[in-house]
Amino acid sequence: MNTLFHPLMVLLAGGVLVEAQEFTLSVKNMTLDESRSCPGGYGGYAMVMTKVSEVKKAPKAVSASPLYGRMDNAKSERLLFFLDESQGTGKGYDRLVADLNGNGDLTDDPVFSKLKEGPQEQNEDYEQANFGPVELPESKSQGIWRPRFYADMYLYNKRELKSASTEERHIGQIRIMTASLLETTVEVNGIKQKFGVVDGNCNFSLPDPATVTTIHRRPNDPGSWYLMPGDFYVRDMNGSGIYDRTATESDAQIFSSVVYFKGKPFFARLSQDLKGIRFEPYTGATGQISVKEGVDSIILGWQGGAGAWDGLTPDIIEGKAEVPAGAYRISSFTLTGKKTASDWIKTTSRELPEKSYAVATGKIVRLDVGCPLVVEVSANKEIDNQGRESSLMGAARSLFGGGSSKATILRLDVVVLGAAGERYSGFFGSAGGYVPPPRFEIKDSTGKELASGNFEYG
Ligand SMILES: [Ca+2]
Ligand SMILES: [Ca+2]
Ligand SMILES: [Ca+2]
Repeated sequence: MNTLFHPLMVLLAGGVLVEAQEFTLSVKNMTLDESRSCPGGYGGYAMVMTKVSEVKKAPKAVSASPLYGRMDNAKSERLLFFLDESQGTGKGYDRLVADLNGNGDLTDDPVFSKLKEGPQEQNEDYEQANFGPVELPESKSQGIWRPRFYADMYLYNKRELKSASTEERHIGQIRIMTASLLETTVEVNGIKQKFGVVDGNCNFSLPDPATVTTIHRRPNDPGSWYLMPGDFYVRDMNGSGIYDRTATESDAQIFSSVVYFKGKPFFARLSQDLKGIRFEPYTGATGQISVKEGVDSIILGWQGGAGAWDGLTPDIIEGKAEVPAGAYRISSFTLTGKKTASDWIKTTSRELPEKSYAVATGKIVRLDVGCPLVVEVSANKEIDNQGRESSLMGAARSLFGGGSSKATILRLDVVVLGAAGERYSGFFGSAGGYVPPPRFEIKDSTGKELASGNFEYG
């Protein structure tokens, strides 16, 4: 391993010596497969349109329907794309140009051909193809790291191409995924581990901390507080040699100033030139959080002195974790219900009441989320005077004369709520995959079944 080990000694106020350690990072380029499966590498998105006004000049297209893309990221960087069908109209988009020099002219940039690897599909309505790796110019380098990415094109609105309208139309998206990461092997507090930093949001900038946002998940949802991840650490937790990502476990951790090794918090600092990462035992005041049985993989927002929020992924050991003293909010967590060690169901809550927990020095604060869970079913009669079909209402509405111009619709809703009022959605089982959505039956007062069906979501 190309790891440099620099034990540095830091003298604390009490005269105690603690060890800070620095590890040398190197750039690792990823294959398309590695990029697509990289935990924490969720990417950035470009809209694909029939026209993008910022494109000043484009190559002469073979296709009668060339497409254009535009990605704007939070750092107010813009990247323009051009897509063409080199074999002719309707033969499939197999050429990608990215305006890497940012001049709005797509005739002076490299052309990428569709990759043979990765998911691909092509029919009248839908098309998917992957391109890359696309390397940004040297001028976009940050220290030792020069951003590169793969482009995953998916056109889900191709029927719009047949429209005669000359207006700009939305045809699909290009997801750009980081194609490199910074990597080292760390050895801290008895843990030896492959450790990386990944440009998860693929905005060609490292590192981006999480930012506070409000997420609205359904119509009329007042929204819930959430830490939107920026970039990620990746950690080979199980020593498998790869960064794993499954439906319920991930080797990615939200980028933070505090990282845990065997239950202990460490300050983490990435050098500006991205050549190294340094860990130093957390020497500020700490307290503890405790959680109910089954609560794990918790992501906490820690409100720092300046009021900014940092995303912490504490190591929970026997229901407790040491955390810096301060104000906290829960951003998300996983709840595991076990029948036996190998028979379990997991669910994640990302919808929590706006509640803060103050952790004082040396004190334990109990986080009240988790069991008991309550299943709340509500039923509302609605009059739909247009007689419109709706997949959500479909099952129940046939009962009350669906198809007539004035139908009565019974809208059923089921929510799973936890002890602090947190909401759960999506249940995964040890047997693999989603637990199917719950069934319902509607009976009259004599017990005769009037209707039955499944709720639409798990
Ligand atoms: Ca250009
Ligand atoms: Ca980034
Ligand atoms: Ca692993």
